[in-house]
Amino acid sequence: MLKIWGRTNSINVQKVLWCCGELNLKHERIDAGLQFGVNTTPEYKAMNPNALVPTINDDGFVLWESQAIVRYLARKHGLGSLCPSDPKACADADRWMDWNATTVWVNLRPIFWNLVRTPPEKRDMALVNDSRNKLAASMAIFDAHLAHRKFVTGDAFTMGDIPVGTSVQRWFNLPIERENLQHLAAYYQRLRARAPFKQYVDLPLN
Ligand SMILES: N[C@@H](CCC(=O)N[C@@H](CS)C(=O)NCC(=O)O)C(=O)O
Repeated sequence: MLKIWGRTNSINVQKVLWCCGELNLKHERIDAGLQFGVNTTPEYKAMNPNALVPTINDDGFVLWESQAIVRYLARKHGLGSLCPSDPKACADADRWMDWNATTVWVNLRPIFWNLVRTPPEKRDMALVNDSRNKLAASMAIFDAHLAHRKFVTGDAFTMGDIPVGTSVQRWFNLPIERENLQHLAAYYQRLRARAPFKQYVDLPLN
């Protein structure tokens, strides 16, 4: 059976669990990271030298990097649905996955770490405010993209929605100022109608 190492409150682990839920994939999850340890053991580092979660083992095939894992599982079990078979639609999904990792996450991460994982007296609020403004600019771009489509690549949910969907959940749940982005709000509600998103992603932040 597919094995997944990673704690359930990690945004990167959540991408993989959500993907498994969309594909109805049975899996065994092993707690790892932060208070659970495991990820710094020599055995774990032999699988993933970065000592980060998630890592999977699929019948002996070991893979790390959450978005590579989502792409792998979607291509293996959801070709033509979660992973679009049309090269252009697939590239469109890839584009928004990469955009989330390279543009959204760099600003979301400092906000999350300061406001959720750092005691108030140690927070870098100047960094939080600057990152929030940059994140808001990205969310406005995505809001405009959603004006004419239900999901990232069109009317169908694809793997392209998974990484950015986890970021949208943080945008709506972090204690920050939020501009009124109506298409983004409607998108969040569409994601909330999906059982695996509710189960694995739309949880209190901790
Ligand atoms: N680019 C990697 C980043 C993985 C990553 O940063 N994982 C974090 C959790 S979100 C981690 O393992 N932190 C150390 C820990 O939990 O102990 C991916 O997308 O898989």
